Amino acid sequence: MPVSVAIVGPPGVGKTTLFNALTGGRGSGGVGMVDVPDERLDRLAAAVRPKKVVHAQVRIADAPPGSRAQQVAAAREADVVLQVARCFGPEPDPLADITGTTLDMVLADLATVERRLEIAAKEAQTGRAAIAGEVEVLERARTQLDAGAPLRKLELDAADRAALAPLFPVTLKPVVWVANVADSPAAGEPVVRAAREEGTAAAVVAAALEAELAELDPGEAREYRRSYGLESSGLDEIVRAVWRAGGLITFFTAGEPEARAWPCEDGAPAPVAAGKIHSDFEKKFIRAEVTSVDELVAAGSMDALRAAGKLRVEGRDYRVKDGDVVLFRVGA
Ligand SMILES: Nc1nc2c(ncn2[C@@H]2O[C@H](COP(=O)(O)OP(=O)(O)O)[C@@H](O)[C@H]2O)c(=O)[nH]1
Ligand SMILES: [Mg+2]
Repeated sequence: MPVSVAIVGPPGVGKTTLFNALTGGRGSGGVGMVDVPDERLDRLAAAVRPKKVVHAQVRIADAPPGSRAQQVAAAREADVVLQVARCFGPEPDPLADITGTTLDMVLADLATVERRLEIAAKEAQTGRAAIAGEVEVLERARTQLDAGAPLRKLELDAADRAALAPLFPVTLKPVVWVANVADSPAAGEPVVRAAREEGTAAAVVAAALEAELAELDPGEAREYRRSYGLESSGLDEIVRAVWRAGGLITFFTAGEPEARAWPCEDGAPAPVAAGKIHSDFEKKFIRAEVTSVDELVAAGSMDALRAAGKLRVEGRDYRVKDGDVVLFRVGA
């Protein structure tokens, strides 16, 4: 499954420019699929020489112009929300850009929570015991949202989250604050600093520049970026921040037909990771044979590692780690 992100923000902050930069202009209808660059996968592929190489994918949705409600709806469907702020042009106020979109999402959740509270309060009078807990969470959520703050910042236990889940609160989604700069990354500093204080993921991107660089070959593009003091590509920056915000890792599979990168939740037990490959694999999981990209590159194939007794055998409690190369053994 691709990791799905939605780009939101006020008009004119460069959302569509960012969308075009990230998709290399190949998106259509405001949606684009992007291969995640990953030098580990490149190295794996060079060593194993599979028939096919499949990158992790990100599905990017550009916000439709105009409607705030549509932006919120797009954010609701995403795994991670990119909140773009303008750090270029006349009188930039990037933190106001961020606050503005946060408030749109907060107000959308507030409306949903209040509607649900009305119904739940009535149900509570009929004495259904479970409802009391729900009302308590909803009231805490309302207080939080009333203060203009996202639910993400509220302390919620598993039961609280379960009570809120049917409302699909958009402010529970992980977010990345994207500072869109003209060229120098220094202009994004206020966003980066505020994000650090908040514990939010941030990325600095020169969207217009990146959209132009997308047409050059990678080496040339790197030269240009360096001349502006930009360390890595906009896509790399965004992917790193999305993975961090979304609590994601990447593991790999490396067979002869296919070498592939798989996004996965950090801390997922091996059967859950196996389920990314095929939904049946979660139930049919027997064991995982695990190595690292470096070991596999050195050995040349999973078979060679197995023959040398160098594949680790892990059971269902194993938590798959970033950079693991895994062969899942599954039952019939
Ligand atoms: N200088 C500069 N201009 C940009 C940048 N990103 C977008 N723009 C310009 O800002 C205007 C609005 O961009 P657009 O992507 O349409 O914004 P949207 O309304 O958020 O989708 C356009 O004229 C862009 O060329 C940037 O990084 N630097
Ligand atoms: Mg636009």
